[in-house]
Amino acid sequence: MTSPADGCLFCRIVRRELPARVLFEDGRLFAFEDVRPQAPAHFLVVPKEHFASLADIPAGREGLLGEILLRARTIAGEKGLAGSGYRIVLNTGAEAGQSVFHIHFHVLGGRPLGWPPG
Ligand code: DGP
Repeated sequence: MTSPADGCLFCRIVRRELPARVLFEDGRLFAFEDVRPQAPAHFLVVPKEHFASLADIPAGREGLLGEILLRARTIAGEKGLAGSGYRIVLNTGAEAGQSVFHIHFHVLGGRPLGWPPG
């Protein structure tokens, strides 16, 4: 039987079927460098479990989202971004710029970031 996770790019990275510069892994989360960085620091934090986007996170999984945010904060700190600041971006849906349909939080920093975003 096939599942959406089978062909999912980020599921394949999580399963280490595809290479990535891995920053963190535990039982639930995975963090890795973005392959097309938009800032000097640009990494992604994802749940290992496959959800296509924020729209697919069921009620009751708030803890997972909180865990991702706090892990993003920890890694940003390890990268020396805590003082200067960083931005966490969650593109949801095609018009928002989501191109990989496995929920992922971008963490960007290391340069001034404009507002409003693109
Ligand atoms: P989004 O457009 O929000 O869905 O962001 C997808 C991000 O994923 C984009 O910044 C580029 C990154 N990305 C796409 N393919 C790969 C890959 O194979 N490896 C890594 N490390 N990042 C990827």
